[in-house]
Amino acid sequence: MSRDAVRAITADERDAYGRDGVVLLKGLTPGDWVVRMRDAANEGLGAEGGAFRVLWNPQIWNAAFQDYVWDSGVSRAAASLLADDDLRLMTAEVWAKDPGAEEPIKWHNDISYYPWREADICSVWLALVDVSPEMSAMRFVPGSHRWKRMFKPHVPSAGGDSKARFESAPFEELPDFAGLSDRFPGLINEKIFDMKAGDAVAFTGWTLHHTGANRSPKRRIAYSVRFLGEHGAVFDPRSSTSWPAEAEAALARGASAVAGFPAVLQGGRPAQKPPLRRGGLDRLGRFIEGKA
Ligand SMILES: O=C(O)CCC(=O)C(=O)O
Repeated sequence: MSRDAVRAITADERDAYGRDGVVLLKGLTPGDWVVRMRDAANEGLGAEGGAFRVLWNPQIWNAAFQDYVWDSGVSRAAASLLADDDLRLMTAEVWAKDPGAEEPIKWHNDISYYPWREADICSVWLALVDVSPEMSAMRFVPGSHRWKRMFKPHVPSAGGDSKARFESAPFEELPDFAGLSDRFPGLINEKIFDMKAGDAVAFTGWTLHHTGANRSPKRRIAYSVRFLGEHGAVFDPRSSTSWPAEAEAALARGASAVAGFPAVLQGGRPAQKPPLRRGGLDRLGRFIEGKA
């Protein structure tokens, strides 16, 4: 499996990302990388159970995901969209919806969940299987990144004990966006993408998005990696958000909080990969240090 296998971003894709706050990146990641992560995700997820599941930060403990973040060239693709050669990894998750999973991820923008008031965040949501629209594909409100509005976070049931804390954020309630394109034809042209495994959608931290039920007979799996541009990020540790202890340590020594997030690209060159940590998952799919 070759390093830097992720293809380069085109000028048209950069323009679309700037204009719409979201862009479809066809064939971003070659099949061998995709199959390796899909196998690892299925192993972590176990048998299908008609549910919506998240594996939090699998790159901490699983080489397939860690290699993708640091070695595949995906950080260069994000750097090209963010126009920033110094990137940190904010967080990343595997998002899975088994056949019959009804629970939606309601409309939201990611910045409202994160401890930043200002930040250039680019999420690369990589399809690890083919994802048709009826299979809980991602839906977006193009241009919503320009509103720069914080909306009350919504946390699905897999969010467990952090749900109440996140949802206590004092932001405005999101308007009812059901059937957007039908109710506001020509005004809001909701974007929904038909994707093949290896395609990705990249979107900003401000772009509104949501997913619905999985009405197909197949499990939908994606790996969503959130890159943070080092420049211009304003740390805002609200009680409804989380941040690593390393961010506090960085602030205490007079550095920016971004220094507490792992570097993935520095001056356009891949940063040193952190050592894989040993551990396992709790019942919510979260990593527990040392757990067998
Ligand atoms: O995959 C999903 O169902 C939702 C993912 C999402 O909201 C995200 O990656 O920000």
